[in-house]
Amino acid sequence: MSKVYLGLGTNLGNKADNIAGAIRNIEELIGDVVRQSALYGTKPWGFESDNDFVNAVVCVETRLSPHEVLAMTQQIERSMGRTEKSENGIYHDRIIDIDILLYDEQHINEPTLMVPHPLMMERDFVVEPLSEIADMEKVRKIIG
Ligand code: PH2
Ligand code: MG
Ligand code: MG
Repeated sequence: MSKVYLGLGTNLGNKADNIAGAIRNIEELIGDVVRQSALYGTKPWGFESDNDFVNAVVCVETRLSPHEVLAMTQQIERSMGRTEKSENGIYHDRIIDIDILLYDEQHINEPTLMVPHPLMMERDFVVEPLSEIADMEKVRKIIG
């Protein structure tokens, strides 16, 4: 079993429902959600929007590989109605975004899959919920 930390974000529609729906899908397709942060209301970071976010982080025990987890998170995003993807660092409003933050202690550096998530420690909307459910000392060691 591996432990994967996923960052969840939404700034459209019923945001609490979107997070709850994402977690149900994660349970079904990725593995047991063993820790779950509170929901955090956050301002859009890195782009302009009138729509504030709700963010959360979950820890999932999974038998899937990192690439399989990525395929599932993308499938869940699509099935929940996400259309726009960020391109060239330009972000869009979204119904749901599911980002892989950490996968055990693995480091993956591919154009389509970067683990640990390269911007996670710069984003309060990740660090705050992650601090609730993970040992940040360990996280910093993994990031190096
Ligand atoms: N996600 C982004 C860019 N900016 N800002 C907040 N507050 N929450 C997010 O989840 C978020 C963001 C890229 O995915
Ligand atoms: Mg994201
Ligand atoms: Mg994403």
